[in-house]
Amino acid sequence: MDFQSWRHAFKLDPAKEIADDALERVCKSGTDAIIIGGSDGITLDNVLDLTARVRRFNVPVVLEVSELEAIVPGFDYYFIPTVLNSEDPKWIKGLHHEAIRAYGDMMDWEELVPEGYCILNGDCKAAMLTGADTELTDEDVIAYARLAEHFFRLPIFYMEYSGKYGDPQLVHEAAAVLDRTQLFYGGGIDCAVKAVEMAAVADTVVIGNLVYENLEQALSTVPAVAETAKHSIK
Ligand code: 1GP
Repeated sequence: MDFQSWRHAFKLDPAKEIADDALERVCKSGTDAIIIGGSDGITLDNVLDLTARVRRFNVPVVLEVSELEAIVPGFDYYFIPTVLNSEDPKWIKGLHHEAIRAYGDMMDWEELVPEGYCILNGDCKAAMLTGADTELTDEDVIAYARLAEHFFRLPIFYMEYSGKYGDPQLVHEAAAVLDRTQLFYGGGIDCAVKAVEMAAVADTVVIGNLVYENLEQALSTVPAVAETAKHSIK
């Protein structure tokens, strides 16, 4: 199944521990994909280790690239964030340019999927790392969504609230201005009810911390999202 039809994904952090039986349940949960990614402590070793463990199961696996030293082969897709609301060009196009300068000749462009990130929780690691301007009005966020779709023509617009539950109304408003660009929502989903609320307005919901904090609750989001239709909002 192409990433365009994914409704639910778990994001696993290579810097965090997960036991084999928990990982098996996550990978066999019926989720549409496992995204491997995190903001710090990412090393070649921990990415290789987690990748090998996830690869034993029949679920699509994505590497969300945050560290150029930790890119390994064998993924279904490589998601490449560009942080649209970063104040530092390094996170918008700088690292990307560096990587393409080094490896451009051998890149398989079909596997690379750029994600236009809009980071909305100023306290999260990603916001601090990338110098994101999170003091945004709703109009600013809508403009970033339009920038992603109409100007940069990005396949994904990612509303990233990592660690904090976001505003479903704002996600709904962003969804309403997107047509071809897929809307990802991630952040603070800690139960099936919140997963359903966001799945009703976003194309794809991403669940991260909950896997480590409450596995049963995390697993309960999978059937809940599968039963949820995205609202028709056009
Ligand atoms: C993080 O968007 C994901 O990149 C998920 O956020 O860890 O808060 O679920 P949580």
